[in-house]
Amino acid sequence: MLEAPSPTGTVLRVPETPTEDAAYFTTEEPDEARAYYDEYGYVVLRKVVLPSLCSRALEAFDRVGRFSRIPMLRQKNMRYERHTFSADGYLDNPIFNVQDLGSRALGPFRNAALDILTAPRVAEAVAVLLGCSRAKLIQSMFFEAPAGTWAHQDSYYQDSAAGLGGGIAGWYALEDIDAGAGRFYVCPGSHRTVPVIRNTGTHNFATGHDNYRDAMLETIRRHQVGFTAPYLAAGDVLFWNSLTIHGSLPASRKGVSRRSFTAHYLRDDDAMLQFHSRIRSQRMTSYNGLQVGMLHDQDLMRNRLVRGAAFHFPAQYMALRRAALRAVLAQRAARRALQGIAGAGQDWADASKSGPKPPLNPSLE
Ligand SMILES: O=C(O)CCC(=O)C(=O)O
Repeated sequence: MLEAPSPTGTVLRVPETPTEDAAYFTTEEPDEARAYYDEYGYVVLRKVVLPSLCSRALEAFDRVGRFSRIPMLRQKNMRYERHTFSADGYLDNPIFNVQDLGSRALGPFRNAALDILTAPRVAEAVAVLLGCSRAKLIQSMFFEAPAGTWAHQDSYYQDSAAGLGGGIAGWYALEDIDAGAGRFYVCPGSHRTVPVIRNTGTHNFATGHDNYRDAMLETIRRHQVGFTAPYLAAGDVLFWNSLTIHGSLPASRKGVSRRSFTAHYLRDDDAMLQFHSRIRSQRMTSYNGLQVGMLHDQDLMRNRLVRGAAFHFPAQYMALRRAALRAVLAQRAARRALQGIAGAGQDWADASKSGPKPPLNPSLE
């Protein structure tokens, strides 16, 4: 076991080998996996992705992605940037929404990624965990260097319009992940025991993101939730609920990577609730029979124009984005105040075609 500091400063024991961790489940044990997921808010499924698909994605990245100078949308700051690399030579700022990469230059990597994220075994596992017949993919990321992602609930950024906690995500190990490479962690049970921190007021995404990050750490301490950072071999997938607190550790060793995808899913008939504020409609495409959301599809000229503007004038682009976001959040807050609705649980209901369902975990804060 590697001992690493958790985000709240406690000692987190990170398994170095499969034998140091629980066996968890395979796709042959759907009922057991579902029961575990419901109880703990996450579950690991072993050997979901074929090794050949993992190596094909990595080879495709090395061939068409690694030396590309095309600006790509990034996970850490939501900017269009060219690649930068860590001192160890690994891609530093993860790629956001791999499915949006343009097919002309980056198609082999994008398709290799989608072959994993929409594979029939994956689609089946996601549907079992979501308790539906079919899921859809709404977001993805590609990681290489340790990221040290802050502790959060995905719900703050996006969740299900049908009810908070209706989203699920998967962390796909494309190689055996070293314990010192910034292991992904979850807080078991936090989807049930910890309140949803709302994307509103002093915690709103546009102006209060740092407050949100601090509030999350404070919440973890107050509710005394623990951390676990499961061992993940190439082909293993860790699924977690949109209310489960999670993040990743900073690197504690040099020269190790954590090559992986993450992907976020909803039920096929659901809609994406963004920032606890608005229904974000997405143009959908079908891949392997699964619906895939294309928010910034780089095969479309208008999105390439936005990318060009965002890349060449980043300050102006970010200022515009922030202003637009502030306007959306203010509009929702005003509507809430007008309607006298306590909490944000209802404010997207009018936009939801299928009609509101009660949140799975109503806000406690
Ligand atoms: O692996 C990471 O660093 C973070 C991934 C994550 O938080 C996500 O995809 O929502």
